[in-house]
Amino acid sequence: MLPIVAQADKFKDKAAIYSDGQSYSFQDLKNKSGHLANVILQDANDLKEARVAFMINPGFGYVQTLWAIWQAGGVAVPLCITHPLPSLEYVLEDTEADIIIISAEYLDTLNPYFQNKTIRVILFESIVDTNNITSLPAINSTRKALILYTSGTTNKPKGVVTTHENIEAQITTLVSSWEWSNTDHVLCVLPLHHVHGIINVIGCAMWSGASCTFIPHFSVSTIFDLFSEGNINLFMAVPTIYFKLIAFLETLQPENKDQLKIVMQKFRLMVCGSAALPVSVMEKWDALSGQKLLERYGMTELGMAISNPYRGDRRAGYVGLPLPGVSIKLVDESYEEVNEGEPGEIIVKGKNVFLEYWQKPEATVETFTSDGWFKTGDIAIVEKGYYRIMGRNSIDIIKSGGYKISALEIEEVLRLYDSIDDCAVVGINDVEWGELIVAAIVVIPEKQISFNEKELSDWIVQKMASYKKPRKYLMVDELPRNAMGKVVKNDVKKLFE
Ligand code: MCA
Ligand code: AMP
Repeated sequence: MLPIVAQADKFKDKAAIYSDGQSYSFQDLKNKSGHLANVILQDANDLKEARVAFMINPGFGYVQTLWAIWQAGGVAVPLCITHPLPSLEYVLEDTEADIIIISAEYLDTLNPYFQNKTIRVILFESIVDTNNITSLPAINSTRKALILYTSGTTNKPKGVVTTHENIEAQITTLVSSWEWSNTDHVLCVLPLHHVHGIINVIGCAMWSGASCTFIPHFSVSTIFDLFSEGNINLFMAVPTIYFKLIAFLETLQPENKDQLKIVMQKFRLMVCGSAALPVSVMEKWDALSGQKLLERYGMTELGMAISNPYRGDRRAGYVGLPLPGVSIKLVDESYEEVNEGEPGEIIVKGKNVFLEYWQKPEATVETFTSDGWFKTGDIAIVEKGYYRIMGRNSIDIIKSGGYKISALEIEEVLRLYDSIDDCAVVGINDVEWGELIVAAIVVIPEKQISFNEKELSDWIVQKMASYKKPRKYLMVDELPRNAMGKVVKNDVKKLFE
């Protein structure tokens, strides 16, 4: 039995998940995911790493489906529930998914794809609610388990493949370092096509017998309503979410603010990550909630790698120390270790490190050093024993709202727009979003009069996730270029100052 499923036997009738106004025990999760695994398998004994995509709202059904795919021997491919058709199609095509498990509400979005492709569609609502399970395959821990898409320095996102062993390593290091236990109750407000929600929240909660409450979509007032009920004691979010929670608290009357502070002071732990936590946000949150945020550093390819201590000094502006089982080095451009106190690229080794980029052997080889260290592209320095992230070695990677976004991917889409001749996308500093996506555009002269920014904005969200859309456009006659004709992105940023 898969170790994460075996864990459920320890906690049987204890509440695992609260969603859709219902509570589900660990036994429910084990039984219903086992039954769904049988449904997925049909007459087969083992899916043998066939890719199974799923588009299910956050909640019990999501975790049931994820565990079912794993128990059937498949590779789980979670689809983002807010992505438009082209982004979903890209993932389905790239993974060559044979099966999709989908909630009825998303059928319309994907119908055009289903018209042209042979893919087995399992309607989630059609699954009979029974605990009957027939035999399930034995799954070796070195088998592929999950493909998550990440934007990089190439224009198209890459599928990051992790094995069951990788996932277990990513979960267990956090469970022990952050002292998760079956008395914990976490609130999940994060999207479930990324590591932060899947591993740090759901994975750790289910492994340790904790309860997890889901909300259908992000809402500041729902978060505080749930906090006020007094059952939740763990929370994890990106800096933008803490910024939004602070903005809401600051609008409250002093007595309401104080009430919420009393509730939040009782939390065991609040964690922040996915992007740099501004010191001002950490300090304001401390003042409003009585909680010193624990900041940690991670990546889709790694899970979490560096973390401030659960017990001990959580230093503002720093991501802490390597997690147990994760080896870290800071290196120069020749991949030689830098001297103490000098900045260098973070490279990582450990069981937590992913297996490969899906069907991209060259990209996989390129991203590892010859002796097997994963090159993160993030630059850090160690000061008084703690790691501080200084930036990235590529200006084309933007972090906005905690999402990693490729400037090149957005540029490629913008160039398809009929009025746009050329463009350059950059991220500019923004206290709420981390970086704000902006685009300098060269509009074809004869189309300048009819050019309409709102139309462009509406068009782009049909093509790509709305969190990737530029928030400001600047029409320029030409893009700033160097003597070689290459666009100088730092000069593009200056145009927006
Ligand atoms: C949305 N808006 C934005 C952005 N996104 N404005 C500027 N920049 C953005 N990036 C605007 C919308 O246009 C809209 O404005 C308004 O905000 C609300 O939009 P909506 O889509 O409803 O946003 P939201 O639901 O409020 O979402 C904000 C969010 C979300 C909750 C912060 O971005 C989020 O869930 N981020 C977390 C992502 C995450 O989990 N990353 C982890 C990956 P208008 O109404 O005017 O149009 S990284 C990871 O997994 C690694 C391993 C790690 O280290 O954790
Ligand atoms: P993703 O590929 O979406 O998993 O994003 C991983 C990237 O997020 C890392 O390579 C970092 O650039 C960034 N990141 C994650 N956590 C932090 C943090 N605490 N501080 C700064 N950057 C972070």
